[in-house]
Amino acid sequence: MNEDYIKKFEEAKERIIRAENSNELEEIKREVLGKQGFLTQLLRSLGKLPQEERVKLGRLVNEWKEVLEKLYEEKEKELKYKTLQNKLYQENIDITLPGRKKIVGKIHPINQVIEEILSVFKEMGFQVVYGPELETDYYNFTALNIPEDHPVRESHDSFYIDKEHLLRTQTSPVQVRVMEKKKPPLRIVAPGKCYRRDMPDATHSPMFHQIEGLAVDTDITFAELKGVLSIFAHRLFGKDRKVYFIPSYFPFTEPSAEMYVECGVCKGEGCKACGYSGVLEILGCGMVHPQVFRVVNIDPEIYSGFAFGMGPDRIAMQIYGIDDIRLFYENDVRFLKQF
Ligand code: 2NL
Repeated sequence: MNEDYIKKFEEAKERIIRAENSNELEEIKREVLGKQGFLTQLLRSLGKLPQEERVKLGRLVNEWKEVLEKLYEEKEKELKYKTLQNKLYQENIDITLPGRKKIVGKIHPINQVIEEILSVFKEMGFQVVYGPELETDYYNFTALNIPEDHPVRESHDSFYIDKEHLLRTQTSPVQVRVMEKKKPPLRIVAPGKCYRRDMPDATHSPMFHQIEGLAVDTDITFAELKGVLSIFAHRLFGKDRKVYFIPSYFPFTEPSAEMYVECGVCKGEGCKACGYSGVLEILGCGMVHPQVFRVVNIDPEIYSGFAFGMGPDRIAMQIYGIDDIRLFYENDVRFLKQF
């Protein structure tokens, strides 16, 4: 027996015992027990030996083979177990860890108030309409009976894009466009963003919101205006809040009025929230001016209508008790997530 083979056998045992993973173990198996492995070669070479020696050596080589195969099987089992343990350890979930919070977005408080206002008018049969934020001076001013020399047309009050185009300063042009296209009866509300060149302060923002409404039919009266707008105020603020109409002026309505509701904080007594007046201004309104009807080819002898406009930003400030409009537009989530 060649010394070399004994050494190889010892070496093979050692390698199997020390194998660290199944890839390595498979490699060793191929080298030792495979077709090209030294044991197979040894067995093959036995044929050339004389009978007596062949039997003796054959038995020994078979013993070696058994020993190595057994070692291999044991190692294979051990490595499989180790792999499973590793996997289990890595996939271990710590159920005591706090859950991951999903941050959910919300509707902006101004848009919540707009939706609430719109839903009251929708229930009373008004349709919601939208229009462009970039307007012509015709739709924004001229069609609304605002004279060429009226101060609201001044370039330092509005954002003009060129001589003829500007960012709308109110949502009335939306209603003019509807009246041009559709014939009465009409009941519409037009919400949206408006723009004025105001220096931002606690009560002014160059971008703000407006909701305007319009009702046109053959026999609309100031009584219907008062009825619809009083119902609206009672639905939004509560039935216990008194509603007041006082005379006012707008170029596009005649007669014109402003609607106030009793202050919810002091119930009319006068407090800091209402500027010690006991009331809050909610909207401007009036009967549509005949000139506005003529411009859109609606005969003022046959039709009449009422219109109104309100600022949801201011109403939101009153509802939530916010004293600075800029808080709504700074988009600080610590502020916004409270609504
Ligand atoms: C206010 C006043 C108002 C209107 C808007 C209007 C629209 C058309 C015709 C006639 Cl198409 N009037 N809108 C009428 C009265 C008042 O808004 O103080 N808004 C904040």
